[in-house]
Amino acid sequence: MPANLSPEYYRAEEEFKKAQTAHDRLKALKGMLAAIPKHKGTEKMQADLKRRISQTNEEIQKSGRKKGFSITVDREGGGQVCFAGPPNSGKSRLIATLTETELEVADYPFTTRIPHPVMMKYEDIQIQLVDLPPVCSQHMEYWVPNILRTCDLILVVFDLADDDVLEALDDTLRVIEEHKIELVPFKPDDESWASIMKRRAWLVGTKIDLPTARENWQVIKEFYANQFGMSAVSSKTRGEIERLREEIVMALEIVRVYTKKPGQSADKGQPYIVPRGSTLLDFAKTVHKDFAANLKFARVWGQTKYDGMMVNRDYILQDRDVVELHI
Ligand SMILES: Nc1nc2c(ncn2[C@@H]2O[C@H](COP(=O)(O)OP(=O)(O)OP(=O)(O)O)[C@@H](O)[C@H]2O)c(=O)[nH]1
Ligand SMILES: [Mg+2]
Repeated sequence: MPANLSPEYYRAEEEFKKAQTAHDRLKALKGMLAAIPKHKGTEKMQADLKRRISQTNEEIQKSGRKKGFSITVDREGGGQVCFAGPPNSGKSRLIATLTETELEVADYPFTTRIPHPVMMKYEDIQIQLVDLPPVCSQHMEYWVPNILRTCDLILVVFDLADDDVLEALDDTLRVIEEHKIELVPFKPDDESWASIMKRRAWLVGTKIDLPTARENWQVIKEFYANQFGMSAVSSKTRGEIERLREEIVMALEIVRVYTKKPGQSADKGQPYIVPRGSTLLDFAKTVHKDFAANLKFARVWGQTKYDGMMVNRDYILQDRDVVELHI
């Protein structure tokens, strides 16, 4: 046992000995790992702690499964985007960077154990990003596929600095497919077929700042660029993160609609969000069912074409249209 362990380490070890539950043990083990000095002499101890953290995680998951509870995430904002990928691929750090919030990030696998929904702001839209435990054949929480099946977009995240990145990505994609989710490059018209659920996917390679990541990115592109939209980012580079924020919103295929009352100016607060391709009638239903039932026509002020022009029920809404509903 190295002699240079800090008082924080011993305090965490004391907590571990006193721990009554698996959750307490996990917290103490994480405290021990955080407090241990990081050098060659403690490498074995670090590895041992990481293994015990993984085992305790597993134990907690198993007991949850026995109790039979399920976990869901209520949709909020203009779209729900799930981050799915191998352990340690950088999902949590990416969400934390995109949303400027704090999430648990660590250099060992299976850090995230429950879903963490966080809102991402883009212009005047709020999008819900959901951080999830890993999706891989080694181990997956049994409730993860249900969340993936109902979200609006799956961001498949993989670590470009991992020399086995191709295998890791293939494994994640296979696990998703085995749970009867078909990943498609665009929002599907028919969302389900038999028991198969179709979900739009976007691929994101992380850690492009690290050595060998660029070579791996070329390989991944060769395999997948003809199947899905994809990008490579580093959670450390601002420009790339800004671009990804935009790509996520584009991939959701949504449009913003503002309302106005006759004789008043447009309400430019929070816009209504509707799927791209929605008609005026679809939109009226979103606002209020009475509007839909009694809708006669609307006037539309558009970004380019329309300026108070009268449109009817089957008019296809464009992003940032201002609509005055007449009933
Ligand atoms: N250099 C570099 N490191 C990164 C980047 N993104 C994440 N990391 C590091 O990779 C490790 C794993 O990151 P996490 O965000 O915890 O990974 P995760 O996919 O959420 O992991 P699990 O919750 O275990 O599935 C951490 O040490 C991060 O700091 C990146 O873009 N560049
Ligand atoms: Mg995580």
